[in-house]
Amino acid sequence: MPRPLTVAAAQLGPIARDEPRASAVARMVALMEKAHARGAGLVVFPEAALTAFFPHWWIDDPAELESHFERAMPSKDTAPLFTRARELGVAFHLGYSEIDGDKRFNTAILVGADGMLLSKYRKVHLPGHREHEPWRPFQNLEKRYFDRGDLGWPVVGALAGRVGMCICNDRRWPEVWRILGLQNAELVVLGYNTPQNDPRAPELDHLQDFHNHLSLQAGAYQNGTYVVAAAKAGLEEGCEMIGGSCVVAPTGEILAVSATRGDEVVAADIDFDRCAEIRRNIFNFAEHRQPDLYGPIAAGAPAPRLSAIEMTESEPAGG
Ligand code: CDT
Repeated sequence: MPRPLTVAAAQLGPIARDEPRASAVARMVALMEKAHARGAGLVVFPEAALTAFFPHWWIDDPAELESHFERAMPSKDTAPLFTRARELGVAFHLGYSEIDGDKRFNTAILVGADGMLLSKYRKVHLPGHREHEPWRPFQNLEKRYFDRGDLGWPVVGALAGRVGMCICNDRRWPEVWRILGLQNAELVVLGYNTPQNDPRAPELDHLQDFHNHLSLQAGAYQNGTYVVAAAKAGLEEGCEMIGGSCVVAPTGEILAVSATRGDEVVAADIDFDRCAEIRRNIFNFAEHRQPDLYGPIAAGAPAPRLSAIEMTESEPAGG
């Protein structure tokens, strides 16, 4: 029996560093209303959607840094999003920066159409660096500002399917997709803030959009799952970020994709039952996986990569 759902990625354009939460939330409510008008039962907002993406700046004032985090969810500022979602009967996914005791996480929640929390995830693959690197045009300080997530990669039964979560850089790692796939995720929702420019590897800048879709499409296909991915896009306080928010089918096909780098809704009709086309066939895990040979993926330290290359380049032959 078909299990249809209309899903939407609510892409956000840049959020100014001094933009109040209430303004960002008002923009998100407007996107949610648009998505609902297109029949969406689920709206996916970006990573850290309530503020400018502050890991792009060195912030040494603790109070200023903390002002980007949420201590409560919902809060006075975010309550209008929860209220409107309940009124419309729409579920949503929201990324935000969370303080929990002495820990700080890059977090996302999945909220049901009744306003109840369905699932929560804290980002594991934190990219970037810990110290100030003034040579960069912008920083990437997630490793400094956030703790590693401690909730694994949850998959819950919701919206008539099985819904999993990850956040931004996680999408580049096949281990994440397979862990979600092994839990029979039929839809993976995620947000991202991806700069167009990688200061360490500018020769890859023209491939940022390609690598985004490559990761999402491969993750979807190899695990037979739908994906909804929402960007925070555009020129945010000097850092240009890619768009490309999209809905991907379990076949790896992109069903809908954003056309701008501003606030935009991207919607598509999905049917959870179509996941079986892939997972009963080419990626039938029970029939075809060979887990007894996969141990090295999870074991200990990775093989040296750069050091081996450096050695062969710097050492004389035979030395
Ligand atoms: N927010 C986030 O995780 N951004 C990283 C930037 C990596 S540098 C190319 C990402 O994977 O998109």
